[in-house]
Amino acid sequence: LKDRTSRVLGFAEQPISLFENQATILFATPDKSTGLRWRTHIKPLVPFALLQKPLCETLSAMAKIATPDAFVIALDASAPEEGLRLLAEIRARATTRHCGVLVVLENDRSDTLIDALDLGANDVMAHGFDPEEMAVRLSSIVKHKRFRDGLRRNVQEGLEAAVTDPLTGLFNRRYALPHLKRIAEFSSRTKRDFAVMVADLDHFKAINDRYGHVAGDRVLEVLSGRLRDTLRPVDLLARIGGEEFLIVLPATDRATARNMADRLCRVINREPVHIQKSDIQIPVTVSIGVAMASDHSSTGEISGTALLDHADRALYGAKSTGRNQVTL
Ligand code: GH3
Ligand code: MG
Ligand code: MG
Ligand code: MG
Repeated sequence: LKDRTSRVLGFAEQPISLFENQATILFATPDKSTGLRWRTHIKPLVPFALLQKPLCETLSAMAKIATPDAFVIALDASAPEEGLRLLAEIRARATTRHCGVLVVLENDRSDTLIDALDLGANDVMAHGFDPEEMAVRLSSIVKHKRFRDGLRRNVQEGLEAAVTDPLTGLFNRRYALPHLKRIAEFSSRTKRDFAVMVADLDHFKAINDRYGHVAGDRVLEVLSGRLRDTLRPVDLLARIGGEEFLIVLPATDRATARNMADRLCRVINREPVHIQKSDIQIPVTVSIGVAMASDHSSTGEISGTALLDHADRALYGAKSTGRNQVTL
């Protein structure tokens, strides 16, 4: 496959015989090092691979190999419905949704052409396969796709940054409070108890004063990791203040919550935080206040913020009676 200046864009492993099958698919991924050259995910040594298999097999193969920057060329054959169905599937699946798709039609079929564009083809060749035309259209798809991918990445990164605490990588307050609200609503509906905890490091100001802010930051990072590793994937962990963490355990009873809070206390003070640069060991403890939804919802409903308030009061109890402990 060459472009107008006879630059080679890609190679087929075997002669591309179009329109013999119901639907034929070529996979291609642009090779970053050479720009417009193409490589395939199926056989790394062969820039194009030709798949001539039944549609369902092809689709499951696609799901496995397709990366978001893969390109698919769906070649419509004697039965355009097959090609269009394939296109619809490509656009419906998360793994292939953002592929660049060029549909090649056997001959002048304006009805199929419109359907293909409507289903999300990036471009259509309406007059059959012509290598030079394909090369030009592919180049243009690649260019536009790179631009769109860049935009999408920026949006994703922006959204992520807005809800993430940069020091610890945990969720921040902006994410945590609406999430807590959703868990509270879900729990009222499903009548499942859940737990809200506030964990606050003990005498953290003294750690900063004694070892410096940089060491203090490192302590926050390390302890955040310990908390995350101890909690279950469904539990929410967020940094909602300087040295203060919100933990929400959905669908959890009192005994389990108490157990988890005790474990969190232990993983924090089990071993001191080692600061590599200055080779010092900083012992840290944490106090945790826990509030169970069932203790505060005689009417069956409780707001997330009210529970957070109760957890805060419990935390105050843990602090004033000696720290390094859980109050439930
Ligand atoms: P208590 O046991 O009562 O919680 O005492 P404490 O010293 O932990 O509480 P206090 O609220 O008096 O101090 C919290 C300290 O946390 C003050 C602040 O310097 C420190 N801190 C807050 N955010 C950060 C941060 O991002 N990095 C560092 N290094 N320190 C922080
Ligand atoms: Mg404090
Ligand atoms: Mg503190
Ligand atoms: Mg605090």
